Amino acid sequence: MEERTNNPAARLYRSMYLIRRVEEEIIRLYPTDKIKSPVHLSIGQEAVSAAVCDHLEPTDILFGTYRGHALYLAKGGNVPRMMAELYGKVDGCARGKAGSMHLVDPSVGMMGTSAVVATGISNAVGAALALKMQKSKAIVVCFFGEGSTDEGAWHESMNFASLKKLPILFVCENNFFAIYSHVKDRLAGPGLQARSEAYGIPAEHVEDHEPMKLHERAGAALAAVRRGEGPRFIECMTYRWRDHVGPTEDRIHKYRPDAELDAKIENDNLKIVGSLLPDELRKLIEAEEEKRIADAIAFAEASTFPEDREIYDHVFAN
Ligand SMILES: Cc1ncc(C[n+]2csc(CCOP(=O)(O)OP(=O)(O)O)c2C)c(N)n1
Repeated sequence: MEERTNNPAARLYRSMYLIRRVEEEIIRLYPTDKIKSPVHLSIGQEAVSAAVCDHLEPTDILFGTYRGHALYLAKGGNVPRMMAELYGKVDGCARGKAGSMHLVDPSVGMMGTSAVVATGISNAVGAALALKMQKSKAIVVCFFGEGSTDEGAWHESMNFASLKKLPILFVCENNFFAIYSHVKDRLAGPGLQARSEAYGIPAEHVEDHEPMKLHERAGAALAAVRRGEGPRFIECMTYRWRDHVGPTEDRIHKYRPDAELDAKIENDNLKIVGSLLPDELRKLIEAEEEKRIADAIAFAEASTFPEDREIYDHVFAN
C-alpha cells in the first residue's frame, strides 16, 4: 500500500475509518444480541489511537481500558479475530473469553485492557520496567481516560515511571466525562500537564480537531521515549459521541448540552483527515476497509462457541 510509507494522513484516515466503521457495525449488530459483552465505543475519539499507534512497531506493547476497540484496531489488530471475540466465539483473539471489555491479544502487543479504572496503568509500568531490565528496544504505551488520573494508581505509576526512567508513553484521552461526571467537578489545580510535570515527566496537551498535530506531537514524544529519555505524558482532548457504555446516544440523560455534542459531530476528525486526501485515494481506502469489515463479520458469524470444557482453561498458568 503506497500510503503506508509516505502519507501519514492516508494512514491515519485508513485507521480512523476502520475504527469508525467497525464500531458503526457494532451499533448495527448489537440489538441482535450476537455481541455478548458490554461495549464502550470510541466513536469521536478515533484520532487519538490512530495518531499514536501509527508510530508503533509490532513489538511495542499497549495497555488500555474497556474502551479498547480503537487501540486494538490502530495497533494492527486482527479484525476478524476481534469481531469473533466480541461474539464470544472460539476464533476470537482470546478464544471468546475476554469479549469487548477485556480485549487482549499478545500476538499484536495488546497486552491488556481492564474494566477497573486505572488498573492497567500499573501493569503498563511493570511491563516497561521489565523491558528496561531486558534491555529491549520495545516501548510501552498506556492509554487511559482522564477519570483514571483521579485514582491513586495513576499517581503511584507516574512517580515510579519517572524515578526509574522507564520507556513508557502515558496517553490520556480527555473526553471531559467519567461516565456522566464532568472533569471540572473532579480535577483541582492547574491541570494534568502540570501534574505530570510535577512528577518530572515532560508533558503536553493537544486540543481536539488537530489530528495531524497530534500525530506529530505523539511521534516526537515516542521518539524521546525510544531514545531512553524516560517517560512522557500527552493529554489528548477528545469527545465521546455515544453513551459511556452501550451502542446508543445518551442525550436523554442531559448531562451535556446537545449543542456541545452537535458541534463535535459537525467538526468530525475523520472528515478533517479525509479532506487532506485526493477523493480517489479516500474512496479506495474506504472500499478496502469495507471489504475487510464485511469479511470480519462473516468470519465471526461462521465461527463456533468454545466447548464447555474450555471454561477452566487459561485461568491459572499450567
Ligand atoms: C476502580 C473503579 N472505580 C469506578 C469504576 C466505575 N467506572 C467505570 S468507567 C468510569 C469512568 C471512567 O472515565 P474515564 O477514565 O475518563 O474513561 P472514559 O470512560 O471516559 O473512557 C467509572 C467511574 C470502575 N470501573 N473502577
